Amino acid sequence: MILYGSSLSPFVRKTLAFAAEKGIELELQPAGMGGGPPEFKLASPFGKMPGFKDGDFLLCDSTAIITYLDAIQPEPNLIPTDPKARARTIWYEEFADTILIAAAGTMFFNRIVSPKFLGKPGDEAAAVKAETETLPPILDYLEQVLPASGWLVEDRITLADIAVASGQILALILLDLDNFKAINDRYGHPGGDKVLSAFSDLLSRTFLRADDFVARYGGEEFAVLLSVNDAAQIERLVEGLFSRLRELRLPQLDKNQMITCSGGYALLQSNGDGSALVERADRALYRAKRDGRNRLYAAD
Ligand SMILES: N[C@@H](CCC(=O)N[C@@H](CS)C(=O)NCC(=O)O)C(=O)O
Repeated sequence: MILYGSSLSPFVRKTLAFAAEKGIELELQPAGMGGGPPEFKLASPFGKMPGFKDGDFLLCDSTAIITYLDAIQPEPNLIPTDPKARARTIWYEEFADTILIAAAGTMFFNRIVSPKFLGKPGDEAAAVKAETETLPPILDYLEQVLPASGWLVEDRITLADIAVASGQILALILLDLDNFKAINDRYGHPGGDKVLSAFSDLLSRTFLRADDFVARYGGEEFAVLLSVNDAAQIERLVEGLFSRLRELRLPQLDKNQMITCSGGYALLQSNGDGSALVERADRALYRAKRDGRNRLYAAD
């Protein structure tokens, strides 16, 4: 079976994740934004991704494709059979498709798709409005309805969680303390250790959400894996980290000792390749170091 589209699209991600949970293999073929093979245009008459092909059966629309996949392979069950749970699952999918993705998509389109893929400047005012006015009550609603189990319906994974999670995009940030060797040389290892522990404390105060994953990646290098709506969200979080770092004073160090860090980040690309994510974030970090440190760069 072939899925046409790009995993930059939340509707494509939802369909891929649903199929993966079912153990159904889908081959992703690039399509959308005016491009793609002739079959894609036949499958999706209005050019929207995803399109789908199973033998000579062509279809479009993530919900329609998911309905088909669910019918040909009912297990594992991802759309509950209990009437109320089933209806709530469909509501959350609808909420994700039409409310969450509409707001997050405005940011993503204007800040990433338009400038990077269409070569046109995005509408930053529309992105800011979506980010500051439209999205917050939507995310508040999600916080309110999310049960303690962390699953939206029946305390287990269903289409509801897959649809809502697909509205976001996975990102990796690599952060590396600047001139750490000089700090160690000057204050000895106990001083260096204090800096490392103060920095990891700042990281946990910056990346607060339950599914933000922060880890020490190497000597003085840290990795943060998180889901975001767009790159601006990362830039804002890291700017917050930089400003806390500027204010950090440690009794073990001289009063004027500045501690800075450099960062590189990458958003998961359309081919969904996780190892490329590390390489791309690492290259961005390398450029940030090379260009003078104390800055955050995005991967190309
Ligand atoms: N309801 C559709 C929405 C599909 C959709 O809007 N896809 C967007 C990408 S996120 C698209 O292809 N837009 C390009 C266009 O409208 O030309 C679904 O669930 O698949």
